[in-house]
Amino acid sequence: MTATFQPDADWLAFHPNPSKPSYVPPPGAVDAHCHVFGPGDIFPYAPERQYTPVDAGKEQLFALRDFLGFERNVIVQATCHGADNSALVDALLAADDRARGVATIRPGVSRAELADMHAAGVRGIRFNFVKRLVDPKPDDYYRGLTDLVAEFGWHIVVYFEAADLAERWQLFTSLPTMVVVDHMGRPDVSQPVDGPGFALFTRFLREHENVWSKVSCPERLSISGPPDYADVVPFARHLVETFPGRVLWGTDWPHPNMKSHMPDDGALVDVIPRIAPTDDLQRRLLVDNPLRLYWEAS
Ligand code: 0GY
Repeated sequence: MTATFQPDADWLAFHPNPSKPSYVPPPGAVDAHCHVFGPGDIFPYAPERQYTPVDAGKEQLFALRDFLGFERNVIVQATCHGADNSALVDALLAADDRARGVATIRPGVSRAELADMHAAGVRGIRFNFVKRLVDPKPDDYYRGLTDLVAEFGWHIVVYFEAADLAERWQLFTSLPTMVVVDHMGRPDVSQPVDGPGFALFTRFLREHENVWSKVSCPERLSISGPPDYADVVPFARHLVETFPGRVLWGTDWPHPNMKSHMPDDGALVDVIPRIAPTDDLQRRLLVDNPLRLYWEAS
């Protein structure tokens, strides 16, 4: 049988047999950034997508969750599924209250559709500004979508490149919801932690108490590479220690668009005690913060 979708020729598939991490997450730990892809013959990839991945379904995600020692997931709608959140909702409904979701919506989405997504476990929408993934829109587009979800108490997840922060500062600093930034705003880790680029990002959090950061994706940001990702650790640790109540951690499984290497998810988990060096910081990062944002708020 021919598969409905052929993955991109240079697509790197997720690690087939990650190592068991040495680090044991605390009870209740949440992987707060991961995706499901398809399977494409059940949940077709979007016509406007910029990549076609290897299928990575909910069963595989839940098996990885258990293997790595986590209890819950926050599943983020990936751009390859556009604004059709069916695969995401299907995973949420199968997760027995152990997953929450972040959707992608477009103008014209109905209140009933939003209410259904809320019932399934969606608690936020994602605005993606990364030009190789989407065609970014003017600020008012995002303000309009923010208004649509206000009554549900959802928050906004933003994914942008470091250079976008200054350009979108007005939008990002005026959003009335909680705002969660993916992957530390993608810093240039060849620059110092206290250099001007990352200083703008830390100012964003310092001056705006509604802004959170995922301290995720060392594999995407690192120049020095696996398994230690030593150059990314100081950036993540700085955020964890400075804003301990507003940080989240996630695997980013199945690691879309990785070109340099495919990370061993077990090795990624072993980075956690280096960015959150105390039990208290680990508990806040992995349990208290994601539970507050995704399970307790509504
Ligand atoms: C990530 C990163 C990427 C992809 C997406 O939605 C997506 O397609 O987020 C990327 O290519 O950097 O967070 O998964």
